[in-house]
Amino acid sequence: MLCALWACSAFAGTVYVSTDVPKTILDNTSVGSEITVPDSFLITDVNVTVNISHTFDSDLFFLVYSPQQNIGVYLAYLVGGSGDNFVNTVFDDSAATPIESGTAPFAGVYRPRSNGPPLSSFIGQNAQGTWSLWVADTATVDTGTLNSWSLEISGSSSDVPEPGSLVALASGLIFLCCLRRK
Ligand SMILES: [Ca+2]
Ligand SMILES: [Ca+2]
Repeated sequence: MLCALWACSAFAGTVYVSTDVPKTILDNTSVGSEITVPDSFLITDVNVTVNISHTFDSDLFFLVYSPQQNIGVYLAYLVGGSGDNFVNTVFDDSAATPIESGTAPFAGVYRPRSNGPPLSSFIGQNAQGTWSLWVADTATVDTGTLNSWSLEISGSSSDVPEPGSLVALASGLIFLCCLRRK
């Protein structure tokens, strides 16, 4: 890529889409899906779009992890009552409406679960690596499908920190060193 220095922060809302879907959501189980982000850059914003078919939305909670895996951001937690589905539901810290104030099928833009860390928790991390979405069903009778999800990540190519896998490896090595000293 050829660009002026100031124009090289090229990750303005880059979209990464799940490829290991659909995933069946059974009663009282959780299911995970992963998105691998190949690009190494400093995260400045993350939005998440989710598509779930389910016949009783408030059976569900779902959360997203960055490659660092140190913070799980709850997107929705038992919302929507007996309503069906999440259709192109976008989670964005900048949205006017919290997910708790929405109604099924949540076809719009919402802030993630109010009682929990925001998506801005990921700001300052490296985007590169394996992101995961976990969907948990907490009640009997109604089941569903995680149809797809995607990440929209904005970022900067300057001051890029180590990728999550290396951070995890480093903390693992430090842990081993401490063990050996005892
Ligand atoms: Ca945002
Ligand atoms: Ca269920």
